[in-house]
Amino acid sequence: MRIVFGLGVAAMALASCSQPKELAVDGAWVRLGAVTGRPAAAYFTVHGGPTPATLISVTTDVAIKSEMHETMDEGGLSTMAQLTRVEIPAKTDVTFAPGGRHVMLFNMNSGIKPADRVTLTFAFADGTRIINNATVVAAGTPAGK
Ligand SMILES: [Cu+2]
Repeated sequence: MRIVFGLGVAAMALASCSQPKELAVDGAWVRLGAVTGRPAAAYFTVHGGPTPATLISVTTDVAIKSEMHETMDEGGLSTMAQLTRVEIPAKTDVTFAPGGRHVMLFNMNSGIKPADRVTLTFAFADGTRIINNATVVAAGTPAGK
């Protein structure tokens, strides 16, 4: 009995001290393309963990192809460049949001409708995989809906 009691105290002590923040993803959402057949885009925030990480892909079962992109303003013209890796510094939030970084989802399953949930898999260079659900919104829905 004394051993069990001792373990219980140790577990409580662990739970109460501030633990290092783990690498995590939240706030994921997917905006459908304006027309069926046009790519959708995924947005989210990656929270850096105790050590730096490198995001190498974001994929979903409901799209044939996905690419990380960055939107850039070039003399009033909005262009996109593909990103093959995105550095996530330790303890730093990296946001993918409209007008900036995003994940383009090509050939989305046409059965996916607003308010559906789709699963995104985030792959990191060290082999870490994070699975996160994203809420689907209609084309033209602003950030924060
Ligand atoms: Cu794009």
